[in-house]
Amino acid sequence: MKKKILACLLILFPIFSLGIAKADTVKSKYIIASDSSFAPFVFQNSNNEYTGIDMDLIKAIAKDQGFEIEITNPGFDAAISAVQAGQADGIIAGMSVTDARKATFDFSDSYYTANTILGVKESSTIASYEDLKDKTVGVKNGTASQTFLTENQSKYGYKIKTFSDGASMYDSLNTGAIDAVMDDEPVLKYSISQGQKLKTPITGTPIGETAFAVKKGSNPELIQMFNKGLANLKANGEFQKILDKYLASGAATTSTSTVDETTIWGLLQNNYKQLLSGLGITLALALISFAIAIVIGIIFGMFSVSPYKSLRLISEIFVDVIRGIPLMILAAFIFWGIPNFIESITGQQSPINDFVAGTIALSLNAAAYIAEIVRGGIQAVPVGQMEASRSLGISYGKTMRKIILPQATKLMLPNFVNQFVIALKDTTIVSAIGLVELFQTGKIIIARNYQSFKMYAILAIFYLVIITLLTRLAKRLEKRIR
Ligand code: ASN
Repeated sequence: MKKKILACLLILFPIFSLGIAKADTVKSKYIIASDSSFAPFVFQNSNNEYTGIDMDLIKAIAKDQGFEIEITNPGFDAAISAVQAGQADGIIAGMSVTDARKATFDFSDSYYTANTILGVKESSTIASYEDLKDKTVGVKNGTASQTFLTENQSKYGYKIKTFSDGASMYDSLNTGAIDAVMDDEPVLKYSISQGQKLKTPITGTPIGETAFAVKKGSNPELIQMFNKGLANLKANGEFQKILDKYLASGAATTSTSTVDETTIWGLLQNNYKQLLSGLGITLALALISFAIAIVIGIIFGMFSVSPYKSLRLISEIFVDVIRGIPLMILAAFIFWGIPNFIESITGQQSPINDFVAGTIALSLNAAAYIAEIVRGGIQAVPVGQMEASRSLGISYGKTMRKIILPQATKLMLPNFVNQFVIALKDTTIVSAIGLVELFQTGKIIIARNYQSFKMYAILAIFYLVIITLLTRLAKRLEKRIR
């Protein structure tokens, strides 16, 4: 009897689960990475929310299948790295299914078919691939369009310039820094429909199907849920509704707001919340990392003047290694490299939060310079003082604390202030890992409204004001300490 019931259950279960077309979630929440500006698939509207076919689709599928998602929009290149490093569980970013990618990604069923196509300014005379000889073509790093350009480069003799995001690529085309761009056809056509003065002189080349992807071998249930959800949405007409919302004539635009974003005032009015939150992240990054850097820097600085050779050596290695690695590489290494390495050894995804990774990179970087400031400060105090004090029988530690450090600190203070300003500016560099601090916030806004001149001017003023205020404050503190 028991066996019969079990057999019945075993037979019924798959039928039942097929009937409601739901797969089982494994994680309580899935992190989905996407592009930052790839309209109509993903873009920010003027309410600063990410919308587009991909955003609506993944949300609808998550709802249909009953799983939780958190979406991040670091840009295509960074989104790919995030999935490979286990920072994100899946990527939806108008991503083309290519044979090369199949080696490292598992793809869902396709939900779109796209071509890659050349875009030039309306006034351009480029009319064929042959016309591209010695010209510069822009493309986003890591995209199928990039593969196409690289494969055909020797045939047509153009130069390729890669960009990390669509916004800077289109900006460069508009300003004439590059002669053409290669991008997905729906994306270029969409931007033209939104009033961009561009044209597509050559017909597009198929780059395949567009699909959702996970890292090969991981989160198989996510692909299952995506496929089931997509099938359900296709069956109930919701998928078509999403496509129509963005692709039909008179479809949702990047700018739905009534505020005119062509003026500085309009830009501020519409984006101040987002800019302030970006500023908050920038300040938090700078302050926290600088506080940590001071502690590490002082320790290594003291090591560097220690009577013990081993400590001096440790300090020297630390300073040389960190100073010798560009900050951007350090951040990328911590954010993408290390989790990828740990996963390859343990088989466990071990993502690190982008803010934490950025803070660690900034702390280490500033610590190396602070260690040098500390060394310089201590060495600037005449050696005679140490010798005199030691000959009076006062210990090394006490001489340091009571005689050398008070004088050295005064010498170091202006350099500390300087280093803090540098640390604050360096936060812009760690935006490369997709951290949405002030600079990245500005870039995202520009991706939507193409107001690069005014927006970068606003950003410059933001930094200028903040840095001036903070240096004034630091100078006051410095005076007080003196
Ligand atoms: N279609 C592009 C690719 O798969 C994706 C993108 O640029 N967001 O390469």
